[in-house]
Order: sequence, then structure tokens, then C-alpha cells
Amino acid sequence: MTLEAWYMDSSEEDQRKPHRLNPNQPVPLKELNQLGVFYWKLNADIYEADPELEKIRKEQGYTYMDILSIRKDTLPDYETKNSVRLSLQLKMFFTEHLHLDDEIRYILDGRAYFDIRDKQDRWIRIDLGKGDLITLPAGIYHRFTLDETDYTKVMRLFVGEPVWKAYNRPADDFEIRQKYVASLKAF
Ligand code: KMT
Repeated sequence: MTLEAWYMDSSEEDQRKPHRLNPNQPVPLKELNQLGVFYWKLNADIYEADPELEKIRKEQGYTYMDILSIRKDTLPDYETKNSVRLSLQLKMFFTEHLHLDDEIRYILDGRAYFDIRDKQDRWIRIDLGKGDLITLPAGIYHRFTLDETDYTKVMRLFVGEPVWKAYNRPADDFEIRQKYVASLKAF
């Protein structure tokens, strides 16, 4: 089971680039687990009838699911017509925020990055590809971006009726944020 993550540089360059430090500073899965992030590797080719996915959904109570394809058009009118909403949404996804519920995402195709904050408030970039299912805990500050391939197809899972509302940082007074921060002290 492999999942690659690393500490990010602070350059303002294109968010879709890897932004690794030089030399690279990897973050092992165990460290992600201590931040409340969990991971499964599945076979995305059989997601429509995958007993392993079914088992996870049942055990975790992920009753809701939908699928989004996210593609940055390379057409010159990317910022116009139908692409405007997607472009705005991508901007929102990359604005640091938290949710009141866990965020559960399963990459069915393509690639994407999730960035999360560690305990010292440093950015960790998590590199996701086809077959990667990740859960981010409620209350963690994070953001999402496509990588340079500009395409991902992602399954969103949720316990019960989905609530996608994002609260941009600062959201430190939220009970869920305080609960999350307190949970980190256990380590
Ligand atoms: C979020 O709110 O962080 C996201 O939904 C990320 C994008 S997953 C399609």
C-alpha cells in the first residue's frame, strides 16, 4: 500500500506543480494517520461492483455517493461560457477551508492533490491517483487542486445526506475545529 505525500515549498508558482522541497521531505502514511487522515488502495476498474468498496461503505456508513469529473479545458475560452462555474469551483477548492464532516474521496481516474496542514501548520501535499481512497477528518484545514494533467474523476462519499459547505480559514472558533485540534494532542 503506497501513498506519496511531502512537505510543500512556499513558492507561489502554479498550484498544479508538485511543490516539493529540495531535497524532497516525504511524509509517511503513519504521520498522516496521526493527523486523522486514512487511506485505502482499491481497484478502480471495478468500482461499480467492488466487494472491497462495498465493505468499506458498509463499515463506515457511507450511504451517499456521487461522481464528479473535473477537467480543466485547454480551449482558449476556458474562463468563459460553461467553464466559468468550474473555474470558480476550482478556486474555492484551493482556498484553505474546513468542513463540519469528514471528507471522503475515491479517485476513479486521473490524478489530484489534497493539501493538509500538519500540527505546526505546515502544508503537506498528498498525491492521489487512480484507486486511492482517502478520508480527511472534520475540522482539518485543507485544500484541493488538479495536477498538471488537469483531469480527475472522483467519487464523493458521505454518511447520510451530504453537506458540502466549506468554511474558509479562519474558522478556529468552530466546535469541530476545537475538537479536531484537541484530538491531535493525544499523539
Ligand atoms: C472540498 O470541499 O475540499 C472538495 O470537495 C475537494 C474537491 S473533491 C471533488
